[in-house]
Amino acid sequence: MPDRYDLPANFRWGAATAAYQIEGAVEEDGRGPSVWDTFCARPGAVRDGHSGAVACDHYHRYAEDIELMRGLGLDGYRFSIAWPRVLPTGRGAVNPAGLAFYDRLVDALLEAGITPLPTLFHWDLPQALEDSGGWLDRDTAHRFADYTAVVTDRLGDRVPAWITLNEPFVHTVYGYALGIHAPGRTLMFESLPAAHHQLLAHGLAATVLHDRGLEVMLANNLTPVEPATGSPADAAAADAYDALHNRLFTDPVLLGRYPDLSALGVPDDLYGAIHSGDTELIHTPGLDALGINFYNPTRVAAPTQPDLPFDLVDIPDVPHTAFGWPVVPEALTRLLLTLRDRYGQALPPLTVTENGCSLTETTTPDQPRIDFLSAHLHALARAVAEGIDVRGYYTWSLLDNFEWAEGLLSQRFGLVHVDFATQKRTPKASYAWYRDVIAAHRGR
Ligand code: IFM
Repeated sequence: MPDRYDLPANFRWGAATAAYQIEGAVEEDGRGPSVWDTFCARPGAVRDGHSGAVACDHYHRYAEDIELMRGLGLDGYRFSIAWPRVLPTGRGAVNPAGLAFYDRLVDALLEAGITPLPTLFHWDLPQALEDSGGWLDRDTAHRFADYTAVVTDRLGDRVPAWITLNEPFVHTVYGYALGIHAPGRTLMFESLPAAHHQLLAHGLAATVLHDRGLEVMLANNLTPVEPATGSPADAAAADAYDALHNRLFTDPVLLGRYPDLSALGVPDDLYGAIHSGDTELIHTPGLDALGINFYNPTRVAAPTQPDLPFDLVDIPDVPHTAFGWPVVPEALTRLLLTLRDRYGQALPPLTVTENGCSLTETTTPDQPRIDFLSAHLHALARAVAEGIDVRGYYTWSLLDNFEWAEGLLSQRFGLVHVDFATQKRTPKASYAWYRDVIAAHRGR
């Protein structure tokens, strides 16, 4: 008997990927270089010296991958559009061959009965824009709005809903604060103008999308934050981390104001980045749905070192993924209930835009992934039973893919195994399980 979950009859089932993680073909058909091409060439930046130069070769094999999606019975497919494929230098002349790829992809998805859900920015900034400051430069937000207009003029007749940004928290902190991801800057809190400029880009793009009658989403990586102990010092550290990880990227969009970051020693204007009228630009267009990328909760303790106002500590006594992330499905229920408490009427409908688990380089056994997904779907159903409006679930990921600084092999998130030497796709046990879950839900 396939697993059943108490989710709404019109609940949408999906899977997610991102351009640099699957497409490959980085030098084909006029694509310009992105920050990730540059970063991967830096010795030691990515495990085993891997890159997304070929990845899953999805650029050439998208038809085969859509057949895999059709086999799952997906309602929706979340993918990202590579800005440097469409505008090789991030601005100015459009690359017709790059746009044509997404045109073919969208048509093939629709032909398979799958609704495309594109993300406009999933971390692969055109290198030319990085060379003029990247997300530290306010102008990048305006170039993003122009890029949004180019893409939606071409695809907006067939694609109803759009995600502006993927996980601006991760891109800011890993890319600009800690240097673990491209573009590899190590600015610590002085990276926060990059957060503001991404949010501004979101707001400007949201206006472009709404002007065209399209729906706007934002995919935030959210984590319930728990203090390590009941001590006031741990509680204060947890609040500070919650403001940085969760509220910084959601409050301006839903409430039109930034959270208080003074406990982090960050000035109110984010080092001069926030100009008068910016929070209105971010907030006023509104959000039609909030995308939630959920992987794990975060336990926080008072700092033991002087350079950060918190320590992130492990959650012991629970399973951990290959990444070492704690598996705590009930934290998803808690997260969704907290969002309702925090934002009330300002909270739009929700969609889980990513959720999944990395295992090591084996096709089988795949049972830990099934257990992970199943437990999270039950946790989601519990939130729905409490009255939270969750419209869909996109598992991360359809395919094993290029997991950023971890390279190609160590963190396999796919329902489908990819042999990167041969490009052979092999559906895993979780693929059959997810297919049966979707079918059972429809048959109820
Ligand atoms: O692979 C990433 C994805 O690009 C963004 N969200 C988290 C995933 C797993 O690390």
